Amino acid sequence: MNTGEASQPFLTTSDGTVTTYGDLRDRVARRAAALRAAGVAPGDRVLCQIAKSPEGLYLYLATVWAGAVFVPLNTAYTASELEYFLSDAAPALLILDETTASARPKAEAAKVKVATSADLAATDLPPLPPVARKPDDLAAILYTSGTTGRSKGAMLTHDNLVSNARALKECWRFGPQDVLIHALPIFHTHGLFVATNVTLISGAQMLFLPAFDLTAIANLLPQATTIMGVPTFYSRMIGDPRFDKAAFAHMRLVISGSAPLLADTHAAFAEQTGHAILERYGMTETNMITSNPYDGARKAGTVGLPLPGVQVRIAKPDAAGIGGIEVKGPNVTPGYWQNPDKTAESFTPDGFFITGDLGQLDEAGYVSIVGREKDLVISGGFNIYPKEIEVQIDALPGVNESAVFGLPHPDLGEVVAAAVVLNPGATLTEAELLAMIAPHLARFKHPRSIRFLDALPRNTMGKVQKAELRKMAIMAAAN
Ligand code: MLC
Ligand code: AMP
Repeated sequence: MNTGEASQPFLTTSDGTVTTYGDLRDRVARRAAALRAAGVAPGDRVLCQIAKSPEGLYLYLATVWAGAVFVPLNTAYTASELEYFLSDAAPALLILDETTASARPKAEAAKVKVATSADLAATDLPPLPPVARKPDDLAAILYTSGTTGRSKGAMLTHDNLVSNARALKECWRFGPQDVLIHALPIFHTHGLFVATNVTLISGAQMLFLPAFDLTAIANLLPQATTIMGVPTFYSRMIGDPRFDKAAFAHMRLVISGSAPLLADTHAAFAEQTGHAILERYGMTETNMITSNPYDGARKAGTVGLPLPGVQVRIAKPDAAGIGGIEVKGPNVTPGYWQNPDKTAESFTPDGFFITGDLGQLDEAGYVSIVGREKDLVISGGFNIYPKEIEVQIDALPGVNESAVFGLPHPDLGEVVAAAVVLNPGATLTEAELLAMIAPHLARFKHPRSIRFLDALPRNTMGKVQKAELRKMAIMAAAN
């Protein structure tokens, strides 16, 4: 992938420290040498669980430079969640930092070698020349939770990532003049691939924040040309006088994705800032699929048109044209790591990936997402699979069964809620339940509300009616 000139800035942190493209190449090649010295060979998996920092990006690129496979992990994952990734990915190395150091004993118990990001940065070895890789070789594995409660590793090839970065650069007109505000985490597709790879391939630069911070963003807007975020970023700006038309005068493009952007948010944001948010749609397994156009109508409530080279179709449309969204193209994963059954289930016989989202097309070919076939909650852009939480709750003493579902939330879009049926005579309280699941589930997956019921509502087929539970919880909250 061609990137910027050596003297051009690639990234500036909040304290004003600049990494140029020249610095970046040097650091990446040196970290690659450090990884090699730590025993990482081409094709090996490198797990990385460190706080957001430029070092995280150097290690991503160094892993790929060394011909290995980068596996980023959410820093919110607990040691027990990490245990599963260690055994499934069988990595040659786990990289931790001071914020995640408590995971070391789990890795040692699993006989996985550990290095800290500081040690790798301090290793003084000559730069490693880049290891040649083929387009179909793996560059990364990103874990996404699943409907069975077990995470699956979506394999992403070099071609998956490069083809998508090229398509997005073209679609969004990125170039060396662009300055992107980067306030997303870097363990997901959005912050790691969409934001970073598009910047790199365009020779553009990033203003790199450790986390989302409204004040920091307000201060950076005059130096920036573009921002990428989840809808919560933009709904939090609405009504805040710092985000007015004057503040956005220097910006050319505001992009949203990872969760539904309400048409009301689109309208209120446009009214306040003068910018029509460009909404796009993607998935860990497919990278980006569709985008509203740069020129032409950005239709609120739609996720736009298929990207160049990407085919989208609606399977088995009903009378209203609504059906399952299926995707094919160079952006789509070859499958799940060590999981041929799940891979086979996820593709149609003619090679389309089944997204699990329900959509329809308008007369101009714009895609709207109208629902989900998969049981999924999207909270502040984080995907949470109810099954993973139900498995933990059901295993607690005194619990007969549980159902986890999403409730509408003004800030995060949705939050997790649970309905729990106890065994006769059991006395488990909400606080006890939360304390018992805490060691097993990252904080953002914890139910924000729990209701104890005598029985779960079921349809005639015996299937739990989560829509009914949602209605009951909304009514209870209103009373
Ligand atoms: C934080 N918390 C959340 C949460 N984020 N709870 C539920 N859902 C979330 N998304 C909890 C924390 O555990 C903590 O709990 C409390 O909220 C405050 O934490 P914080 O870090 O200060 O939160 P905040 O700054 O408000 O974070 C909200 C956010 C963040 C929206 C800025 O969640 C975020 O950056 N989301 C982006 C996710 C993302 O990148 N998704 C892309 C996936 S890729 P407590 O109680 O302990 O205080 C993908 C494909 C595609 O989907 O198409 O892009
Ligand atoms: P993930 O599995 O974490 O990569 O999340 C992918 C899912 O996020 C998709 O299957 C969609 O359900 C959802 N998603 C991503 N972008 C959008 C969007 N713009 N609007 C609605 N849902 C979205």
